[in-house]
Amino acid sequence: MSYRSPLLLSSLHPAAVAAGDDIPDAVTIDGVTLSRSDLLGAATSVAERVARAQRVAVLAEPTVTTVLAVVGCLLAGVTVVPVPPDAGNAELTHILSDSGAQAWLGKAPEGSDLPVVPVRKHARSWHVYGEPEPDATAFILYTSGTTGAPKGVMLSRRAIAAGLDALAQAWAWKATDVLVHGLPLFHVHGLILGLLGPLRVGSPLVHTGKPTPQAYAAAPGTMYFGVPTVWSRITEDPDAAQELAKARVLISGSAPLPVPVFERLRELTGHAPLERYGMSETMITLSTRPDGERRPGWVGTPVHGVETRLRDEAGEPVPHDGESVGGLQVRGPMLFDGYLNRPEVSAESWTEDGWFKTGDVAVIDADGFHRIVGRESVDLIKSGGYRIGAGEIETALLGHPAVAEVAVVGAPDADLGQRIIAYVVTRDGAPDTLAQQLIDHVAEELSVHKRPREVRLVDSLPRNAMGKVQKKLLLGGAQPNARQ
Ligand code: MCA
Ligand code: AMP
Repeated sequence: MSYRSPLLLSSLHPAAVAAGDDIPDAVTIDGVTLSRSDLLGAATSVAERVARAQRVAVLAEPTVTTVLAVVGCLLAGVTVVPVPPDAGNAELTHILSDSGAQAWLGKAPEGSDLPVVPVRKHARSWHVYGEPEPDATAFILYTSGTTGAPKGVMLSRRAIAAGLDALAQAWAWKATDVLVHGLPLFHVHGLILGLLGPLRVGSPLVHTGKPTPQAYAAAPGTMYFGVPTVWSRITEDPDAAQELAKARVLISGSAPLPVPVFERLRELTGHAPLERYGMSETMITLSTRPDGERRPGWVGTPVHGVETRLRDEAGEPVPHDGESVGGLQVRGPMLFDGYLNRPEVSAESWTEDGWFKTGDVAVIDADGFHRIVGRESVDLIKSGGYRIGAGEIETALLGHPAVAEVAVVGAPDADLGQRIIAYVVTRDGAPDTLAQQLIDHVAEELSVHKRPREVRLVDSLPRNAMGKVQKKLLLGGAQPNARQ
């Protein structure tokens, strides 16, 4: 089924739209609703302006400008580098230099000296572009690793088409659906599933700006996307939750959905949520189905075209018996084409026989149902559905003059899944307000969601004989010489 349609954005077929295959509400975002023909005309005008570029950065605010910028690039075959709107100095500098983005499309953050190509919402063009090559890179999505700066995941048009078609099939997603979500437009979840999905399937999208319970309750739809933090907050607002009873499906992903949230959501809405699992590198590979079993704590079976297996540390097979835990490996047509500028890291991510090592540990039962048990590394944190590398935060904190040593961990958190905690050994003369200063420092240098929620000032960090910080001890609750 991969690349079945001649167009990645099938619903924006110029001839079909010209012949009247229009809908008045293709995309609603930031209080503005665009018909399919408005969207196609305005995005084609963007395409004309940007067509000679190879790669542009888009400041991914949830606005019409972002939608037109992304769609315009996809029409013209220009690679998009989505940038978190609150990206700070270090993150921005890295993304721009690593990606080689030639310009901002739409809007630039303050202080950037790259040129800005404007997006004019009311301009229209009806030029018809040929469909770019399926192997062309549609997006470079920056995502955290355990150490170092975020890596650019290269996703081709072919992979996106295959990933979206597999999901449309798994979820029985049709043009008659209306998708509602308020997720950020710089990750697979909000951007590729949440914006390109509707444009490929032909179903309207309502983007709520922020994914608050009130905003979801106020937006009538048939499908709602959320990360577990969103669903957990919805269960705390029963009136809002009850509005979602009218939906066809509620879909959770990006992090483990706690079983009590699953159960409470079912109680309040009458819907057992669909859970699905994926990564920036693989798109969505596993899901439960609307007409199948939805087992709390489990993420279902492979979507069309995906195969999975478990391996132990020596690379030996682990039985699919519902109990044995192994490293999850996947393959399928929706996988990425490697990390930009990182051939060694890309090569290490694959087995010799062509399977992608997810870094997650899982069990698979005899029916092919999967349960994600956790991550192989404590250094990859999931907070509010965001993937955050401990190493990246440690580097940012070490850049602060008062910090001598630091260890960052993700502690369990009822709202966020994991909460970032930084254990910090300070240099002499550190001010009393240091903890808040360090939180703000990370928010300014990286982005707001990467900030530690808590900074614990300590006299020393627990280290093993080799001098390596023992993060498991920090997570186990051992408080290393906490300062009073
Ligand atoms: C507080 N704030 C600060 C500071 N302290 N700002 C700057 N510096 C500080 N020191 C303020 C901010 O201004 C902002 O205010 C607010 O704190 C943000 O609060 P926070 O608790 O951090 O977040 P939240 O607004 O409550 O967000 C929770 C959330 C969010 C909505 C669930 O985490 C979220 O959108 N998550 C989605 C992540 C996602 O889509 N991941 C997909 C990747 P104000 O709000 O007033 O501006 S995974 C993926 O793509 C794969 C393939 C998959 O499986 O899906
Ligand atoms: P990202 O690249 O930001 O999409 O993060 C991918 C990671 O999110 C995966 O490797 C998993 O650790 C985690 N993840 C995504 N979906 C789920 C899920 N449904 N259950 C558990 N973990 C998930």
